[in-house]
Amino acid sequence: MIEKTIVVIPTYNEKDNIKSIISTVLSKDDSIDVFIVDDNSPDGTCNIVENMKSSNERIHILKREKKSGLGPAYLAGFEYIIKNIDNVKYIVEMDADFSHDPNKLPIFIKRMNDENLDLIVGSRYCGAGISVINWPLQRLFLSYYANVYARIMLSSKIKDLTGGFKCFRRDALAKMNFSYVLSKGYSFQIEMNNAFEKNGHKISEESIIFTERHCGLSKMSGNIIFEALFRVLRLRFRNQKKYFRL
Ligand SMILES: Nc1nc2c(ncn2[C@@H]2O[C@H](COP(=O)(O)OP(=O)(O)OP(=O)(O)O)[C@@H](O)[C@H]2O)c(=O)[nH]1
Ligand SMILES: [Mg+2]
Repeated sequence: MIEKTIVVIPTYNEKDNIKSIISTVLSKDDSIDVFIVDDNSPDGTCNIVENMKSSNERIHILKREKKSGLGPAYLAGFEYIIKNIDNVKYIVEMDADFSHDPNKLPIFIKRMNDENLDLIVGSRYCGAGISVINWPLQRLFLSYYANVYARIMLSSKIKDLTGGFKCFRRDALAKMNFSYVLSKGYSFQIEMNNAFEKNGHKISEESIIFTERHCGLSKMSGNIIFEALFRVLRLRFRNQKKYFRL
């Protein structure tokens, strides 16, 4: 039996993107399944997924009661997959809005296999320049300097700590204590990367181009930015060993 890669996509009001992102992801390789974590989107995203799922066993969905942030959505998805789905080798994080290029999926899988990695981080800031398309300048500055700040505060070697396109080895993720993870918004990415890095997992970055969404609405908010600033300070003084069971 081939070992699977499961692409986890959290969704909140993604009706305009969901159908095509699922089909595109599944078309990239037969070993790929898609796992949607929907926080009861009022726009009916969930019904679209249920319809597709009824004729395709490579589509999975976890429905949650209410919107409670990216971090908890991902952790609920990871927990479900680890407990209930057999034969999974890799677990990918990806957005629903085509900001992350699905063509990178086979490259992630190949590099994970060839280099025996525990985590690949899709990175906007590790190529020759900055690989972001259609972001207003202030958003680019915010993201870039948030990364510089987090990298210095956490003494991290990862250049793009906040990106949301990455691939974990399932067995490494399965050793984590998810209840120790604090973050709700984007700082979830920083927290997970830092936990993997400080616990000696093998990590590499893969240069990606990030394209701003064409359809649907942004969920970025002041709270999310504030959480990230404050959370990095807290992470610096946390016991990193507690993220993993021995
Ligand atoms: N389940 C769930 N998904 C979420 C939540 N917040 C965001 N998402 C999803 O997480 C992914 C990333 O969110 P985005 O709003 O695209 O964040 P972003 O890319 O930084 O910002 P924009 O593209 O400008 O909107 C998308 O697939 C969203 O639908 C949430 O609270 N719960
Ligand atoms: Mg987006």
